[in-house]
Amino acid sequence: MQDAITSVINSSDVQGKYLDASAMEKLKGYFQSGELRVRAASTISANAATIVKEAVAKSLLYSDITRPGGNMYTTRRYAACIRDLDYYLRYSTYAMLAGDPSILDERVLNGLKETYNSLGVPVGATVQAIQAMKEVTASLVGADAGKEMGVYFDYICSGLS
Ligand SMILES: CCC1=C(C)/C(=C/C2=NC(=C\c3[nH]c(/C=C4\NC(=O)[C@H](C)[C@H]4CC)c(C)c3CCC(=O)O)/C(CCC(=O)O)=C2C)NC1=O
Repeated sequence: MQDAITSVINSSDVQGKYLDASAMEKLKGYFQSGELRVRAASTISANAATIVKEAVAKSLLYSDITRPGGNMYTTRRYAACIRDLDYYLRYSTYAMLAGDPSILDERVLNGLKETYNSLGVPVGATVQAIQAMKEVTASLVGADAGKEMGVYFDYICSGLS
């Protein structure tokens, strides 16, 4: 896993250089947004179950997916879906704190698309639910932090598509 600091340092190190102006700008932006990130992460962790529940209500509930024949039908599969959304929320929060998406590649997206395809989990509906989480999260943490979280929700969606 990388973070904003290691990724800037690694790319300078590869070139055998001190950090140049644009690397310094990147770091400055990361440090300046530090408090925003920490505050957002604590709001999200205190409201995680609500965020997932509201996102499901906005996107999946009362659709064909929760009826017989749908992929969320039966409590076992419904619970698996809720659990997956909670993974996406938790790992997006980690990535937002780190300011880097690599943790999502390593711990979430690796093999996920193949797993979903083999189990018939619909990717389109999953993306809709993640987009709904993005909206619910932004309404809770505010526009700036919401935008930052949105980067990582979108990263998962494009990794799945
Ligand atoms: C931390 C990294 C991590 C991820 C991301 C993860 C995902 C993941 N989701 C799974 C299943 C599943 N995922 C879903 C999810 C959904 N079905 C829908 O219709 C909705 C659109 C959607 C929720 C948004 C469902 C229903 C299953 C069970 C499918 C089945 O067994 O038939 C499975 C198969 C094994 C299992 O059932 O536990 C994995 C590995 N596991 C992990 O360890």
